Amino acid sequence: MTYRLPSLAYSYDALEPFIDRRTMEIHHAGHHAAYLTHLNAALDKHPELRPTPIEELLRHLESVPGDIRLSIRNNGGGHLNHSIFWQTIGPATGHDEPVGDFAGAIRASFGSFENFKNQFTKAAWLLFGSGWVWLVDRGDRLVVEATANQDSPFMVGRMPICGLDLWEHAYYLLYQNRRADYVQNWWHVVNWAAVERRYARELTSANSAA
Ligand code: MN3
Repeated sequence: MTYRLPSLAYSYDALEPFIDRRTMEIHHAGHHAAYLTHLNAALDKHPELRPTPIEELLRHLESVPGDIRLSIRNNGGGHLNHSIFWQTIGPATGHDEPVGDFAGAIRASFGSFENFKNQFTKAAWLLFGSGWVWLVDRGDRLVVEATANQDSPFMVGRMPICGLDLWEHAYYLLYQNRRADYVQNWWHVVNWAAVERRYARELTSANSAA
């Protein structure tokens, strides 16, 4: 398969004032599209890998041919990370915090939603350089973990539930060096219903695999 840029379920200006239209446009049509161009070019060299879902390639990176391994890691990771990012943010819906099974899992893993937010926010402040902070399912519980560059939690066997892009391209036009403000404002655009759906899907696939 040729990987294609996923369309957004909202317009580029739908996240204002927290994430601005121009940043969204450059980020989606520029940065994400470039990861796809490079990912598809790498797969042209090994078309036998094309039917494999990108999650699987990243989960078993050691099995990817050496001449494209770094490109799959960077560009495949970039494609997947951004696809998750777009899917788990959106305009305000009034659904400001998790509910249901996912809310229960957050409480069981962190004590409370507030504790989770504090831990995630601190991890985002502490991340040095370009990378991501994630809420991941470790199997036994949910944890907050950071990855450098475009590394994916799938590379270490984790399932990303939602993540925050902390590359400067994600915020610099609007926030410049005020990364902490960007992190704080990201909470306003998290689409908890979408995050809950990802979590529910993951539980279902984990149970059917077991
Ligand atoms: Mn990005």
